[in-house]
Amino acid sequence: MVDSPRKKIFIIHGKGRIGGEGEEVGGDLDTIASNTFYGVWCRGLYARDFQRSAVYGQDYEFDFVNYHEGLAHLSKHKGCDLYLPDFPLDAIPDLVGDVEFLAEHDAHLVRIDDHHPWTEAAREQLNSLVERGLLDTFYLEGPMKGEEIPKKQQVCGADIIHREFLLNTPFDNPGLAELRRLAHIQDLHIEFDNLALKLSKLIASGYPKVDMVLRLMEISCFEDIQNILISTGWDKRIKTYERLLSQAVPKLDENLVLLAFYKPVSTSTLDQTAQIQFMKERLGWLRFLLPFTNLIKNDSQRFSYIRWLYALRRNNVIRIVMALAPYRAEHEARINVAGAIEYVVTKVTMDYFFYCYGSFIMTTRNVNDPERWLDLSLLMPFIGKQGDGGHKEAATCKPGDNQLFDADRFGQVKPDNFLAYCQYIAGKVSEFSGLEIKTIKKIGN
Ligand SMILES: [Mn+2]
Repeated sequence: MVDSPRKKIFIIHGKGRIGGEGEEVGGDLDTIASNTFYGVWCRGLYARDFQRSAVYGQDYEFDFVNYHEGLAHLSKHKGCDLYLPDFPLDAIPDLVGDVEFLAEHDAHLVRIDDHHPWTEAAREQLNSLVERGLLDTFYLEGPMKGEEIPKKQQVCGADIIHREFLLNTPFDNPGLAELRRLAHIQDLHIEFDNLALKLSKLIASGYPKVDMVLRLMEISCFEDIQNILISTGWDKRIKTYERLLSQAVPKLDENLVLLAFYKPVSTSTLDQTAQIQFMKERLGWLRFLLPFTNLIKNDSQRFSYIRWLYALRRNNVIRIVMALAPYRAEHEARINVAGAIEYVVTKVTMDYFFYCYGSFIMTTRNVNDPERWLDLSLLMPFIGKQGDGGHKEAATCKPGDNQLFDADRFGQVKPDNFLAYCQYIAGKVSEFSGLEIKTIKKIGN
């Protein structure tokens, strides 16, 4: 009989209930699928190499790491091996310190696998951890920060874990492969899929994530994943959540602000004549108002008039909608960013959505800007602080952590100072991107 290996701890991102303690917050389909694959691999390994079932709690377990909260709390897993998938390194404030601390407690970090934008500094840190024997392997398969990978070549966390641990092994099956596909198209915003959306809603509803992973580990064929909502009763839970959510979302109307920015008139020249020409070419049907320009004698007024026309066209303006997460009573649904967007897009057209939990957290999405004027993974550290970020099209920051943040004014963002707060954020966006502010105004009721 071979000795069993060290217990394996697989890490889900977000918060979750363990042994009746804690609350379910965060997490997404990618982290759930990644951990499902780890669980399936671990079980398969025990069956193959030790001819016995892997026992949950004894041989393997899931735990949580929340963004920005570090890894130190994992030191309780003395004598265990840790696996961290789908986690942006920037979101670990002191990676090296934490990993050293874990090693002192005999908790060994085996792998880090990620697909978020990375920096050279982070890669060097990981390399040095590997050299020192504090980490076995890592994969950073996202783009380097500020760079881009074509959509077709992008991978999500679940892609990496599936490829490394299940693909071409007897542990894999078409149901798990389908789960990988769902995580992929959902996480990378490739296409809309109803089942992927429902599974994400189950997570948003606060369903226990460990239970969800343990159940998904039971998938053994394609039909299993197709029927999973019914066979588990998750469909009822999701329906209830959707009903509660639809009751809650109109509250968003109370604090919705539109920030409009002029699309840069010309990137290459400051020459006013050239700028006017640039704008004239982008007036579309508003061109018929151009003759009035001749009535204006003053140069700068003429310029203002043409720019006013220019910005009348939706195409020439970048629109960010900001919303304040409403106060939520115990029985009400938590409105996550996806739920908020689903509602707000029915009210107003936008390129970006910035969802504010007070000034504590701001979660941002590119909703409909194919030109991607804003790289959110770079904008976030500018509004919050270094370490904030995410993807180009989906990222999060903590505005209150910014060195220049006025905590007296915005320490508590409430309905009565939300507009002023939006003006502050608009200023940061403008400062970061060079985009000039056109208007900032309340919308909704
Ligand atoms: Mn992911």
